[in-house]
Amino acid sequence: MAKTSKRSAGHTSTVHDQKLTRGEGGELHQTAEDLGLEVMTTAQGGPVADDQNSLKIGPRGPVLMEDFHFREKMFHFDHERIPERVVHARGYGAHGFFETYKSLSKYTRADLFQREGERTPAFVRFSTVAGSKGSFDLARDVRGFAVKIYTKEGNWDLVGNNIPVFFIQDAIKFPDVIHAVKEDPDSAFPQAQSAHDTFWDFISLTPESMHMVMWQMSDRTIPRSFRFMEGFGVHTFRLVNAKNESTFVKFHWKPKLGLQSVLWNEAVKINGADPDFHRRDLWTAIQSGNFPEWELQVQLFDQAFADGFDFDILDPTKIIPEEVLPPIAIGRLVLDRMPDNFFAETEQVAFMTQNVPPGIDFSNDPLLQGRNFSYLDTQLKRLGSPNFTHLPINAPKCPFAHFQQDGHMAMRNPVGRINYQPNSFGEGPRESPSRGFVPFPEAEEGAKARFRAESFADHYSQARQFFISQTRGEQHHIANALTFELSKCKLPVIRERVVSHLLNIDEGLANRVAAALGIKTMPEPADAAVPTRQDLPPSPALSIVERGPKRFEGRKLGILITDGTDAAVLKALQAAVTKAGAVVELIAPKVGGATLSDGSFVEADQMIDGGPSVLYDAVALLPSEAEIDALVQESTARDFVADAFAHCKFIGYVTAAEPLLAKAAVLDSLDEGCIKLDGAKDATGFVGELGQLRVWAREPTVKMN
Ligand code: HDD
Repeated sequence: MAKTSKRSAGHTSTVHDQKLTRGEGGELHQTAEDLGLEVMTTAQGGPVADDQNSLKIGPRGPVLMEDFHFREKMFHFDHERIPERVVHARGYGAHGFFETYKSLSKYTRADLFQREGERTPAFVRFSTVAGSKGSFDLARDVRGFAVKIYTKEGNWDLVGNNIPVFFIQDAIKFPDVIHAVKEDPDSAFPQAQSAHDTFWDFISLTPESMHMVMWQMSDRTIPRSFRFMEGFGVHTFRLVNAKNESTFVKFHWKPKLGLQSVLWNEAVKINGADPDFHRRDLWTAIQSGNFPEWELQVQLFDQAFADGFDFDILDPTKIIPEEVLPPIAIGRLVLDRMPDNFFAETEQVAFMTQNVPPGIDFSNDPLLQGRNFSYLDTQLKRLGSPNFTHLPINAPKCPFAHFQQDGHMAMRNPVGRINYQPNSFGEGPRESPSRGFVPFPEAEEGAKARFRAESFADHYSQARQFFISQTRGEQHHIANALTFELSKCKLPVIRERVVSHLLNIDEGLANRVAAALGIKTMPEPADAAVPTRQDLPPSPALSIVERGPKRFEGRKLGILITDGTDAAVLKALQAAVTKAGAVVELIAPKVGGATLSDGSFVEADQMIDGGPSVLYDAVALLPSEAEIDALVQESTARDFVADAFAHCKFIGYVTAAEPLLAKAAVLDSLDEGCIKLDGAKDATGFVGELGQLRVWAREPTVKMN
């Protein structure tokens, strides 16, 4: 006979412990505590007596339709998911603020730029483009950098990427480039990869993408952290001042901690070791009070500059090099609070390029114009109602008043009788020509046709400029990335077509990729719409390594310890790293921790199997003599060292670690990046070196991508 188990009593008390929601911004609220509730209720507010067992006739009998609690609970669960974003599905967001450095009223009437030191609330969502919501963080992919600033005159959304150019010039090609990069429609793979035939087929038939492809194949698309990457508004926008004078502007976010990327071989391994690497990094930094920060810099220019510039400022496949037009800093963005609820905020946030406050305006960039349609349209599909602006994360934080009403899930409707304008009752909001958004009155004329401007036709000059602006190591990474990606293309004709474009960018690069792919006969250079490529000077601002931060701040040192580890060395290292504004993680054979040489006990953050060196910016090996033999037997310990060396990381080590270095085939190759820690005194010097981030001189010897 079946036993009747009743497991209900006592479970509702856990409601007390759960902070269901919270938030300074007054967004979500209502924990069970706030409501003074002790008892679980249905969504209708009815107290629940038993949440463990459905309603049945007899202990082994059928379940009854009458069980409204079961049905409501199941109904809601069945409908928990909403469509993921058609692009940028995987993302992670945080709250913060934008602070204006000084008044920009000379250029713009935008309220947020008027007063020095004023802080305006902001929400940022970082993302990858191609992968699904559950894909891994370190795909080789462009990163989204979408910023919503809740200004006093409406939300401003700067929906950018970590690359300042785009694949296509006209929004009408967006569905094509996205179809091509996403998984194939028949097989539904590959996931979160551009390394497949359809992507490179489309790209090689679309030469305007060549500049972006150079960025995409560079280390920019495998950033070490969201905190270490730039963001770009991409398009040329306008700033418009109170006198209705317009200045063109390009927006750039510059990370305070400097730029840093991982190596491809690291990225592949990180995706296995910690698919949430970027999320965890942002979460941990903000939760521990290390608030990431970016400076907003702008390139400002007038029509005369635009007319004299080599390229069309409306073409989103072109940059204005910083050496040609130096950006100026106008404010900073600080992220200081994680959302209380991922779905409510990060998933439901709706960014739209058309969200601009008075004083910021669009240019005629055809990609931007098309985006201004797409973003509103997509929110209806994703969020299911035109009332998505009623969601706290999307609602303006300034007063707002209009006559929009009803629709699915309306949470805020106008009160009273008057819901139209004009009305003779003197009620309701009125438009204001002086305060409201007035488009810049640019005069337009021309024939109606499907044009592509001739001034958009040079697809190779800036692609070459990007390539020659990289260090030798970075160029090597681009060649390797192209080789890897094209090696995944099954059709030789696609590989060859890409190489034919590379010939127009840099012959050395083309030859290298062709040789690595085993292409026997070099193709002819691709036909170019503009026959002669301009030889532009290198722009050092385009290299990550050239402008490295030279600081270890914000980074992570992984220290491998065992029982008997020298306590003095460990403590000195921890102190020096903390002083440098970085963090330490301890990796031990057992996650429970280790007893140090002085008898003290430390907990470990990771077990060796779960904490490979790819998770760290640098490592230190502090095993004890007593434990080294056991450690050497661990293949993961050997990989820890071999990978750290191959990934050009700084390695600090004590003498007792030498057998492990030998086992990893590193002992005979020690270089200036492998630093002996003879005692606590050496800790500061070692940590000082870590500011270089990597030992690039080692790279040619390890032959690792
Ligand atoms: Fe887009 C999302 C950035 C071109 C259509 N885009 C989206 C997101 C970012 C960008 C960061 C994620 C926003 C979030 O976190 O919710 N997109 C860009 C940049 C582009 C660009 C920098 C070129 C300069 N996008 C672009 C074009 C179109 C779209 C040309 C269509 C004409 N993008 C969308 C979209 C998405 C989107 C389909 C999907 C989810 C969403 O909007 O809210 O509307």
